[in-house]
Amino acid sequence: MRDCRSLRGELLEKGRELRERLKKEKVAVLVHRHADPDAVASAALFASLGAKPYAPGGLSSSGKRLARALGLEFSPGPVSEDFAVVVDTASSSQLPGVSLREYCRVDHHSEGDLDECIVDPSASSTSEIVALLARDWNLELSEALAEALMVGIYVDSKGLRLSRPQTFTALEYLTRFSKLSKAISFLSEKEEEDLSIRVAKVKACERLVHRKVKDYIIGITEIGSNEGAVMRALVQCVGLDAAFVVSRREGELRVYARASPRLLKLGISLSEFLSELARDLGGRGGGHPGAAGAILPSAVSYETLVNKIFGRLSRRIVEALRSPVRTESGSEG
Ligand SMILES: [Mn+2]
Repeated sequence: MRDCRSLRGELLEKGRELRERLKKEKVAVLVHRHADPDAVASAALFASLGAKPYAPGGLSSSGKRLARALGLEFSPGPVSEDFAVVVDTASSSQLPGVSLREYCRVDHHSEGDLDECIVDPSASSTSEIVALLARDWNLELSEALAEALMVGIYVDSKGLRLSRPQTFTALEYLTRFSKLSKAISFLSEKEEEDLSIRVAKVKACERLVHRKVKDYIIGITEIGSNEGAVMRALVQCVGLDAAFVVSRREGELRVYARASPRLLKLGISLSEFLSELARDLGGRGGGHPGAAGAILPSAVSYETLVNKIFGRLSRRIVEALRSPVRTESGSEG
């Protein structure tokens, strides 16, 4: 009888064939480049059935953390098995250096050059598909594996916002082995940050100069690495409305900038601002309204740059406050 709370019958049928092959053959399981929790959790299920896990393009930081929690080690390759399960991956460009022979793609992506095998684009996640297969196979899951699949579902469904009825069938099955709350708390645990990033943030704060314009704060600092993390911290944690990070590299001055959502609401674009400034100083710049960058000739002194940024951006803010051209959505660009 067809179970309308699970995958389509033909997919379950292919799943059963796959299960048989997993019992008899040496099988590889492959995840996409920079693999996320959905890919890692999906691979873990096949690994628990004896498949050898490969991550030819490495794991993302949350993917790594989940693999660690599972005690799962991914090999970079080369893949020696003749048959591979490819999870959460639609395109061969996501599998650097791999030439696939025979494979079965288990996935929720629709577009891609890899042949479909067990693909359901209406599924929230590959973890959902994999959990529904495991349910059909009557597998007993370990706590860690059930939690990992819940993490995969939770992340890819954007906290269940993109769920469908079958998502809950999958979760009902998984919660026989562990609790959803454990999966969610795994996600809220903050990853320990690299010492180098923390040092870069501290140095950036030490060197920070700022100017207040009405109730907006512009800040500029100089740092040689981790510019992205530094700017995020300056806007999100310190509370700057415009953060500029300057770094001197290979005979040029690089300027990176980030805006707070409230600065964007004023209609100020840092990409416009920086490209104008760069043009006047003999460089070039661009980017997005909320995240921009510029490259300037090294002859430009840091002091000149700081003065110009403070002077011009202050004026722009005052003008914007006087004649509000607020963007409709106030998007973050
Ligand atoms: Mn996915």
